[in-house]
Amino acid sequence: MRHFATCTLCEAICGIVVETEERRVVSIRGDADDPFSRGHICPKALGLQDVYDDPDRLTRPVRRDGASWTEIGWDEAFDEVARGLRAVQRAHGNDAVAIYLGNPTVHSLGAMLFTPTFVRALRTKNRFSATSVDQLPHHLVASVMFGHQLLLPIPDIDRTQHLLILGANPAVSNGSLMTAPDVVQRLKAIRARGGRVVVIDPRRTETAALADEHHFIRPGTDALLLLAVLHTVFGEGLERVGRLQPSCDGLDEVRRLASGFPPERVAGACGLAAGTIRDLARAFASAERAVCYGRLGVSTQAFGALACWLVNVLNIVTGRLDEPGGAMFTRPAVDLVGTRGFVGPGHAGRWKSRVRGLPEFAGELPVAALAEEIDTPGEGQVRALVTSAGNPVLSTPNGRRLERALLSLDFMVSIDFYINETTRHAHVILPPTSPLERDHYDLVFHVLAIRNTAKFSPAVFTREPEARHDWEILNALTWRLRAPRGWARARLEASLRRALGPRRLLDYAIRVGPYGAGLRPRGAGLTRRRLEAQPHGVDLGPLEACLPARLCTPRRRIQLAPQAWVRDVGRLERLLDRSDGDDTLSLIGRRDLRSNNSWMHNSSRLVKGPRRCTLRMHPGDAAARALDHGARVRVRSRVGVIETDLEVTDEVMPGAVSLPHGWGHDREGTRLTVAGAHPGASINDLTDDASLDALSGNAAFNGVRVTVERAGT
Ligand SMILES: Nc1nc2c(c(=O)[nH]1)N[C@H]1C(S)=C(S)[C@@H](COP(=O)(O)OP(=O)(O)OC[C@H]3O[C@@H](n4cnc5c(=O)[nH]c(N)nc54)[C@H](O)[C@@H]3O)O[C@H]1N2
Ligand SMILES: Nc1nc2c(c(=O)[nH]1)N[C@H]1C(S)=C(S)[C@@H](COP(=O)(O)OP(=O)(O)OC[C@H]3O[C@@H](n4cnc5c(=O)[nH]c(N)nc54)[C@H](O)[C@@H]3O)O[C@H]1N2
Ligand code: SF4
Ligand SMILES: [Mo]
Repeated sequence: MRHFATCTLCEAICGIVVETEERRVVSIRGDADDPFSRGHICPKALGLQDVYDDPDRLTRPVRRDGASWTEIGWDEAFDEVARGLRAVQRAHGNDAVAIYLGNPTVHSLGAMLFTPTFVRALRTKNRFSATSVDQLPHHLVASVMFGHQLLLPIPDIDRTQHLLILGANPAVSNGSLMTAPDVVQRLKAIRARGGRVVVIDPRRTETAALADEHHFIRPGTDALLLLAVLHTVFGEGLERVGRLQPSCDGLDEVRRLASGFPPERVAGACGLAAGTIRDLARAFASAERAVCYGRLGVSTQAFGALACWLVNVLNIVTGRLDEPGGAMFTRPAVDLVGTRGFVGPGHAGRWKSRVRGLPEFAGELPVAALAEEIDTPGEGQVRALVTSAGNPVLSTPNGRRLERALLSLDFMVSIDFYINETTRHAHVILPPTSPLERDHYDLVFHVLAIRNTAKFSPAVFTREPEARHDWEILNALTWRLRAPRGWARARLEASLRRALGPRRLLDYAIRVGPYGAGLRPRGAGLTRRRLEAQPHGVDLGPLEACLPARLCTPRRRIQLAPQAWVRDVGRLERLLDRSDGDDTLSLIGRRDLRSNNSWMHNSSRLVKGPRRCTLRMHPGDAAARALDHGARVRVRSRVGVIETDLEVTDEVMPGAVSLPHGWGHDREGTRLTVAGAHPGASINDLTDDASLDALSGNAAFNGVRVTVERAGT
């Protein structure tokens, strides 16, 4: 059988063709007829088969007894989980149960539709997710400037003539907050039509190799660079807000702020010459169509919210927002922004974390606070944890502390199909079906795409009778969490939700969306069924200007100079006096095409080849430490120490070292046969749960101070 499906591993949503025989995958290749991905896939798509076939993958619930696991029935498992969580809440209050939602949540239709009700049923303020080790500053800035956390400006790379990239490596990551399948060809096309690609990154990346220009920047100093670029723009009269000027508040305030940051003042701190900064500004401002795009490298650092804000400010003051070839908003078939009741606009500071007093955003606390909420005794201490589609021991800062904290929990449940570094601590694991076994429509990544497209892919394999989808698991737990008194009603609601299922809920969302057929049975326009009839997906056209109408702020205004941001510039200024006059280096992250966060390392096809978890260091820094290429090194930070192999290369700037995340599979008690044979070390044994972006609470992964020496000395 031939199935047209969608790869759900990263944000690129590539169309795939899956050939099957009975319940076996024969092959996976790119779908040349997918109008968006045009046949492109990367090596990870084959990993979908490996996950499906993986003998280590759980298909039935398991209960832990000390170090051993026993399969149990679904109802028994659900009852036990509900009992465990309710017992903790009865004894210690609702907030004693915490929840962590990992990244694959947003890649699953079922999880996206059924997680919110489940989380509400927990009635806890201790909600965490991978957002705060990733893109939280982007959402916070969007909510403050444009009025909705999902009003994220997307770089219109298919039409731009000048792409300025800060802290993103789409040639490897395949694009983030920029769904752009086949992104390498799209980047090459910019240059082919006479445009320019400029990359600012402490490492000369795979994306830099495709660019016209690359400049090193000292980790964590992007906000300074952007202020100096703005200084040049304003100082040389290159500003041109254009059509949106009447909708903008705070332009003078931004001009005043930038006037304090001439390029000469920031050059030393950033590691870029003042002349280079001026040239960057002039080239950007004078290009016919230009867009500045900043991603993980600028959001996971100590000034993440400032940097994300300034990227938007630069686009706005040079007239690039909401213009073709600039930074635009999408009009997706399921409009999470415009449809009430889906995703809220994003509130901040309604409550604070117990120990450090960190503010919530959009109902979640920064995950860097999770370990301390578990290991700090006192009223309101977290004593039970739910993890769903996450591996925070490897993916959040100071993973060792979290790992120790997990040992002390009264109860833990994980919704996951692997016994990994995190879930091995659970008392019960509830495994959902794997990606090829479920229907897919991308609720999230169509919202973040460089073109408006829509696609529904039915499951390649129907689920085995004894397996459960993630949404079925979430739904079954939801009603059981109610106190026995509310059960009858909760059960009724749950069976209603079950009867609807993701397909009908999706149909409703498409029908009420911007291209939808409405609620009449025969209305013209999109429905789920009509999408299914076009298995390669439909193209709904390029991004279109939509401001100020689409703004969600009061009176539809753009807030250019939010007060908290203006104040935070004071903290940034202190960077200018910092000197690293010691032997420490600045640690940054790295991604690899054949690796996907922490969870695809159990595929032999993906982990084969050269070792990927290596520390990369500039030759000058290596020589100063008498270290050779290939040496075994010990890397130490305030919170921990790891050992790894050294690669000496001038692709990394002097003073910085680069290490990928998601490794560290040598922990005991996991069931990851292949990953265990390629363990690597976890960068998050070094990253610091005390180092956050002060404004957003996002983890500051980039710029961690470390020392490096030969192992065994
Ligand atoms: N192959 C693969 N693809 C993936 C993933 C994966 O694990 N593997 N993960 C997916 C996920 S969850 C995400 S969020 C996206 C992320 O996608 P991207 O945002 O493209 O993330 P990275 O590839 O980590 O690129 C971040 C870049 O920032 C640079 N950097 C570090 N510190 C700084 C700094 O202070 N300033 C500047 N200017 N640059 C800095 C790093 O050197 C790196 O090149 O990728 C997704 N795609
Ligand atoms: N130092 C450093 N740390 C980082 C980063 C970095 O660049 N540097 N990147 C950060 C980023 S961008 C992210 S997004 C996070 C990711 O952080 P996490 O989301 O915590 O980690 P993942 O490695 O994505 O783990 C996903 C888990 O979900 C399971 N899983 C996969 N598919 C499904 C599914 O359909 N349903 C369920 N229930 N489970 C599933 C997998 O088995 C795995 O256990 O890591 C962050 N951590
Ligand atoms: S780029 Fe690779 S991992 Fe991402 S969606 Fe496409 S095939 Fe899947
Ligand atoms: Mo991410």
